[in-house]
Amino acid sequence: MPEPTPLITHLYSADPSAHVFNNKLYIYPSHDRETDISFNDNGDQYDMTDYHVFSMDSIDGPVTDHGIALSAHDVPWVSKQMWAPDAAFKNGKYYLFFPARDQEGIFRIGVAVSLAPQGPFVPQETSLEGSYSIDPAVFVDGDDGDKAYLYFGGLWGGQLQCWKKGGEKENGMDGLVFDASLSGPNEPSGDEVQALCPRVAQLSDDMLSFVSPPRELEILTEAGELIRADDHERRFFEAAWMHRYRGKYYFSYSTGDSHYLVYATGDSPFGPFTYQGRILEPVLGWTTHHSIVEFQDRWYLFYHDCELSGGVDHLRSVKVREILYDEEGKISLA
Ligand code: FUB
Repeated sequence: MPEPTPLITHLYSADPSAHVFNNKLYIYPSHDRETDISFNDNGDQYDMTDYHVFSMDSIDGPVTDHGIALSAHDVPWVSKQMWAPDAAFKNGKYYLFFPARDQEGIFRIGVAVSLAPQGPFVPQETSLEGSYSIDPAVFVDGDDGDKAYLYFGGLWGGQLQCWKKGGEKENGMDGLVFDASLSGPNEPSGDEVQALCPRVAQLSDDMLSFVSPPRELEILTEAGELIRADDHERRFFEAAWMHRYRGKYYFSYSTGDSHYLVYATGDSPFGPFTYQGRILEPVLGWTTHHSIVEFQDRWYLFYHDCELSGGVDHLRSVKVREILYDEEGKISLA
């Protein structure tokens, strides 16, 4: 198949979370912008300040930009870097989940609420109690009484490696303490060392808090062993996404510095998940980030690359490709 062209060309967009609401496809991406911040492994150059929401009536049709849905200026707890968001519908309302650095420079996850899928979204005054790191992906399990789960986490600039056990069990942090000295490319390493796991927490019925502290989501090899820290082609890095296909849960993610989008499957939203393979090979640009959605009886992978900016890592554009499942539920690109 020829390389798809960018869906959005009047601004830079990345990390697309796609959902179908009221028979329309909505995209909730990051809004990349040019800055003069020097590039580093902490991702400081990804200095985004707001979110736009986009919609499409058909996969080949025009993309409508609904304008600014939420801006950093309107969120009291945010200092900078509004990274990859996601959205959900529950109990008649739309919820935008987004990560950003708080006033102390620590990534937290916030929620903003709207009566319309395109927003504007009204943010909560504070971040979700007990939240940390980046890349929230919210999954409402329609086959399980509409229970909602939040998946999140990201290494290096996403700070997941900075959180260590051993503190007081207060503020919903379940004894985790933040070690700023581990910021940047300081993930665990070593042959026998287990990779850091993404996190999952069930959300309360009003979607504004965790039912219980986030827990680790285990990703296993086919042999049933936890993926190792040095296995950079398979270990979780960032860009969590959850979807369901024929009764199975599919957890997909980016492997970061090896630049793959991969997936694992399981029988429960809490895991464990077993690694299955790659969805997308490396794209132009450092990051890779996606969502998977069923729309008008076909399945699609929304992702980004840096073609439109000529390869500038923090100036990305959203694209879409169809995906297929074989008899065993294995994913391939159409
Ligand atoms: O857009 C900023 C960050 O880049 C995201 O949070 C990561 O997933 C990566 O795509």
